[in-house]
Amino acid sequence: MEFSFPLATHFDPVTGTIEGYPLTARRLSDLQGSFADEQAYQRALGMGDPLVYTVSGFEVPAEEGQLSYALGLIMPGKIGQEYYLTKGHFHAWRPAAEVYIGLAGEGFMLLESEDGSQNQMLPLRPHHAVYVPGHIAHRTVNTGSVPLTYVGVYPAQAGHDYDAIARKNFRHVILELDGKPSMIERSELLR
Ligand code: S6P
Ligand code: ZN
Repeated sequence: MEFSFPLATHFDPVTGTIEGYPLTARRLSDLQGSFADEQAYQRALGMGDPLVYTVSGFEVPAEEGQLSYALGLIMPGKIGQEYYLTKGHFHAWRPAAEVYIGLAGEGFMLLESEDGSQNQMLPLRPHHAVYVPGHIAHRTVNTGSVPLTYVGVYPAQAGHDYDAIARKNFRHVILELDGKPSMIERSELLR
């Protein structure tokens, strides 16, 4: 069998890397507009530009029927009461679904329909998987005290649409309230 990519890889669930594959790093300064508390964001940025998350992607040519996958690692931390998070995206090819599997640490996924009317907060940690249906925006947050690592498997044609989230953030936020992770409406924070 001849393919233009290897069929086997070796990954490290602790460092969040797939051996020999590119690693994208997102620092706090890359997450402008993502966190609800702008003052806390600016204060944190003033103290440095910490790494928030990395993604190591095994991406194959975007042909019908093929799958790609990526390993994500989110550092523990908060901006104000809001946990460190990924930018979040829709798939550019909206029907593309995705499966997330927790590898280490603990966190949640925030799912949201395109009109914002349907939302779910689902656990992501070892022995937990999350199915992200097509047409659903998804963001991952680390609610624990150690790095959260996970793998996401998606159609090679999925692509990322970050603009829709940049224009109109997720309707909900996952915050630490009374010492535990809770999902509340962003609009409630303004009151
Ligand atoms: C790709 C998949 C993940 C994310 C990763 C980082 O479809 O959902 O690999 O890329 O969790 O999140 P984001 O929102 O920065 O792409
Ligand atoms: Zn995705």
